[in-house]
Amino acid sequence: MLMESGLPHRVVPVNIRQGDQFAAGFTRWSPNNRIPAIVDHDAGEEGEPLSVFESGAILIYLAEKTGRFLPTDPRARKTALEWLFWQVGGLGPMAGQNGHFLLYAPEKIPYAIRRYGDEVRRLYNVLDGQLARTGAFVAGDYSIADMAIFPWIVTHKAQGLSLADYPHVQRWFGTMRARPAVTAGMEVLRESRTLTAKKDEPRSAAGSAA
Ligand SMILES: N[C@@H](CCC(=O)N[C@@H](CS)C(=O)NCC(=O)O)C(=O)O
Repeated sequence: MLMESGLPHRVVPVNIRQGDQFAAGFTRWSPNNRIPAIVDHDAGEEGEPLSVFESGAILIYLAEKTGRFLPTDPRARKTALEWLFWQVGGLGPMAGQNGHFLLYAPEKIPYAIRRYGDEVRRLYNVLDGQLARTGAFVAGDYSIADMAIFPWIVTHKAQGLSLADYPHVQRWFGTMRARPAVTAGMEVLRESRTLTAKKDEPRSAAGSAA
């Protein structure tokens, strides 16, 4: 979103494998000790900088700040928010658990692998159906819903899925990847992520860092 909107920003790495998310300096901005969080030093008011945690809240905040990537028409806005929250409450947590039980759990638990695998496959099918209806993007025009969902499709191979089984998701994935801002966003901290991963295997299922 920062790349797409062209907002000037500075990336502050938080190494969650070293516990940086529990440092007092970060907890001040993100009381749930999770990445991502942002601090807006240009919040349009005198005084303290404004912090936002939770990716969905951050995306809505930035969409409202810039007036971009979230429609103002109530129906279109509702649809974009539905799919944003579909990711925040569904795809993100379920794919996170699927990756954990598939790749990182010290014990292979067939019940957990099946439960989360089935749910992630179901969610990919739901997304495929939505994209079959809407065409280019999840909620009509390109929006913060696409931005939120994309990183959890990037991890499809680690999730044990093939995009060939979800042709509309596959098409959308190609469209997303071709966006220069998306490419730029995916490159953020790539070098330090790779170095960290080499040092402290295993990586998180989401392959994420801030
Ligand atoms: N619902 C949160 C989830 C954030 C989240 O789970 N972040 C992970 C990295 S992908 C994290 O910070 N993990 C740190 C930890 O588990 O201690 C959001 O969308 O912002």
